[in-house]
Amino acid sequence: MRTDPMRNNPAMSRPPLYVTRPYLPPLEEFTPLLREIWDSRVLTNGGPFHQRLEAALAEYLGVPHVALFNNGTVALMVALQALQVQGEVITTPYTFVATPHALLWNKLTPVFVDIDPRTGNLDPALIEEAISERTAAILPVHCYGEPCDTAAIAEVARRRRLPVIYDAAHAFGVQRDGRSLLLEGDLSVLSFHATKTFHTFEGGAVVCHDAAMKRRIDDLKNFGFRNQITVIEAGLNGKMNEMQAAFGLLMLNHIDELRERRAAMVAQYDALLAGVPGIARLARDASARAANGYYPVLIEPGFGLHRDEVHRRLEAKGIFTRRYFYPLVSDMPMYRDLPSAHPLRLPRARALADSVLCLPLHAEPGDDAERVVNALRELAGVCA
Ligand code: T4K
Repeated sequence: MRTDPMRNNPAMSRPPLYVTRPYLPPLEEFTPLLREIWDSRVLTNGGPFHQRLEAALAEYLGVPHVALFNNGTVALMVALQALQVQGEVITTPYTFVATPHALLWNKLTPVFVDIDPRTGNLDPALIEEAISERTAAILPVHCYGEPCDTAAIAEVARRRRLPVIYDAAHAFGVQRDGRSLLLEGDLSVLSFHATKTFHTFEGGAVVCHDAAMKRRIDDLKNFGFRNQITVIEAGLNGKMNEMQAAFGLLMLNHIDELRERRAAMVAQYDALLAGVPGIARLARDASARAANGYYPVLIEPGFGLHRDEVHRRLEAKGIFTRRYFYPLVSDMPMYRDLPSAHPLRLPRARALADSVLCLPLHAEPGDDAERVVNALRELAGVCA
């Protein structure tokens, strides 16, 4: 976590407000679980809490198999290994760096394809023309938890015989018509980082459809051990430990309430922002049970200030918005020389990255949405 000038700044009338605030259940609810770990001395390597959390998450999310990981990035790296992907992978430039980094760590070449400007997700209509004889997979991101056009992606993938791995880091609990979004594609990858609604401090998971794949992923995240003396693959150490898994079980007791409280804050923002000119929102699938992990807005010319200036002036008021996802990953030094990273090929992703601002969103009661929108109204010169 980066430090900021507002921490310990006595001049501020209100405490700093960050893009999110991790929920922590009452400590006394965690201590009995810690006691169990202390008594058993099983600290990691697929212990009882790990097994219980995998089963509980599979049930909560409505998916057949969940393989837990120590974070979402390693889960992504292993997902790509599990499908033995080699060559080029079609993906989005509008994402967190972990998405393309997982490709580079697997010696795969990202091929960036522009987004649908309404949602921020990979535009399926552009995937086909980016497919070459080296294309080995498609790696879309459900950005901010908004579902990708999975039907269109599945159609291209089926026709071109390509596996689809969804980076679902933002899509915990998202459903459409009662069906988990995590059932789409071959594999889906979750992040349980501290900044996520459901978190285990650090953590992640791969969701898969069958037991054989789950077994393979479990081997890969444990050095490739099949048993004490047999190593079947060059695996890595991606295991979630018992303390994290126990915390995850505890979080599951609270998750529905947390999701409701976040949904309430989203509804508050929606209502309060309605009268502020120059602020737009991305499209939301009305049929989806939303993730509500982020509240992205677009600062348009009608607002009167550039997004970066809004970001800076809000910081001066102790409100720490984030420009997720600026800069585009395709502009970063390790990607920018790729032919697909050429700025002229990605105009919509660039436009979105230049105007987006994620407003603070969390599950705590209070008037934070009002505080943020009042600050925005002030900047826009709109009377409250
Ligand atoms: N794919 C996608 C699409 C992703 O967005 C991510 C992660 C991944 C893959 C990889 O998953 P993991 O390997 O992380 O499981 C944050 C998160 O670290 C990252 O998990 C997340 N996406 C990304 C979008 O955001 P930063 O560098 O912006 O976080 P940071 O430390 O600046 O935190 C933001 C604010 O949250 C802070 O200003 C204050 C608050 N905070 C944060 C932490 C860590 C707290 O109050 N307490 C805390 O402990 O990356």
